[in-house]
Amino acid sequence: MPAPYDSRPMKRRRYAIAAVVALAGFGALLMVLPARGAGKSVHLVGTSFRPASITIRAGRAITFYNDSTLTHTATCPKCHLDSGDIQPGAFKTLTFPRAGTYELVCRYHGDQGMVASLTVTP
Ligand SMILES: [Cu+2]
Repeated sequence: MPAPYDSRPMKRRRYAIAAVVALAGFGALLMVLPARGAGKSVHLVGTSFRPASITIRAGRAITFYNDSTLTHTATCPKCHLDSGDIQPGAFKTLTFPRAGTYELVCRYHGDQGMVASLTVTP
């Protein structure tokens, strides 16, 4: 038989504190993760999209960062979305509401191969 007052209550309190700390940490993680998972980044480098193959869930956004010295656009003719001009050093975000397979193109450099394939999953 254990003594009437063994160390269990103390251990229980420690577990309770650890659980609270763990839950708080988990909560903080949950607040951060959706923001990170919500969108993707695509860089406009020279006359190319990087990466040139992008998969995203419907309703999520892609932010296009123009890391080049040229003005570009991120245009999805089939989904009727167009970023408009993205100046060097600037960025624009597009949200893709519908699942499908699309081509992204730069209106200025598409004929120079500035295209990317976009898969929007349901
Ligand atoms: Cu371009």
